[in-house]
Order: sequence, then C-alpha cells, then structure tokens
Amino acid sequence: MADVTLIVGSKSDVPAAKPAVDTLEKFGVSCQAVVCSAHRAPERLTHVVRDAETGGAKLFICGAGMAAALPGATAALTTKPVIGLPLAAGALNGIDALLAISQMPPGIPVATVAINGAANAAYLAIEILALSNGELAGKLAAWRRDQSDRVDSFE
Ligand code: RP5
Repeated sequence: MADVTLIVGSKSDVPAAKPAVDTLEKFGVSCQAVVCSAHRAPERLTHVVRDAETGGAKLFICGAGMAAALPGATAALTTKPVIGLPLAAGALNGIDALLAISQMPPGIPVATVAINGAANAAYLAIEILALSNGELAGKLAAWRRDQSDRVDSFE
C-alpha cells in the first residue's frame, strides 16, 4: 500500500526520476516505483494503474521522454491526480515531452512540472497529500521555513 505510484516509461528514465523518490522518502511519503511503457506495454499499464488504485494510491507521478504518452495514458485510466514529469531524451531533449505532457485536451488533465523536474513532481505530490494530512502539512511548512532561512545564509 503506497500513497504515490511513480511510473516511468523506460529503465533509461530511472536516474532522472530518482530525485522524486528521494524527496518523497525525505517526507516519509510511501511510494511504489514502476517501469512501464505506455506504447510498448499498454495492457500492462492498465493493470499497473488498476493495481495501484486497489492498493490505495492517491496520486500518480509519470515520467517519460520523447513523445511521452505515459502521463496522458495514465490519466485516461484514473480520476486520481496525475503529475507529468517530462524527461530529457532523444533529439529534442525534453521539449517534445514537455509539450506532449502539458497539452492534454480538456477533461483529462496532467499537471506538468519542468523538464527533469523530478523533485518538484514530488513536492507537488506532497502538497496535494498534505491537504488531507496535517502531519505532512506541518513537515512541509517546516521545510519551507528552513529553506527560507537558508536563502540568506553564506553556508
Ligand atoms: C520514452 O522514450 C521513455 O520514457 C524514454 O524517456 C524514451 C527512450 O526510451 P528507451 O528507448 O531508452 O527505452 O518512451
């Protein structure tokens, strides 16, 4: 049982997605991480999403490069929030994934973060989960204060 299911489209995406896993871990948010391609294994993706929902997933983070169908395909399979993480890959270095992920037609949204913005995908997930989790909201507020204090520090 994990609050967040993180799916990446290829093993080659794992290093770029790792900061999301690390950030969720830092805040004590449970995460199940899976590699599943929307275009190479569409039926398996259906099972991954259904199993995640059955297991209590509250939202999805989906990282993919190039045409990056994965976040939209996942959003089509669930009404839980999907955060799309465009990854730098191929000739266009992530611009293609950024546009593909952010330009979902009305009705099936994907919240999109920056190219290789894995940490922010996790922070956005934490903000959503914190809406109904006071302890997590407290941790987030404390981290924000700490970040703010460090802005003016030379160390
Ligand atoms: C996308 O194509 C993946 O998300 C990855 O970013 C990119 C290249 O995948 P591989 O050919 O390395 O598996 O589907």
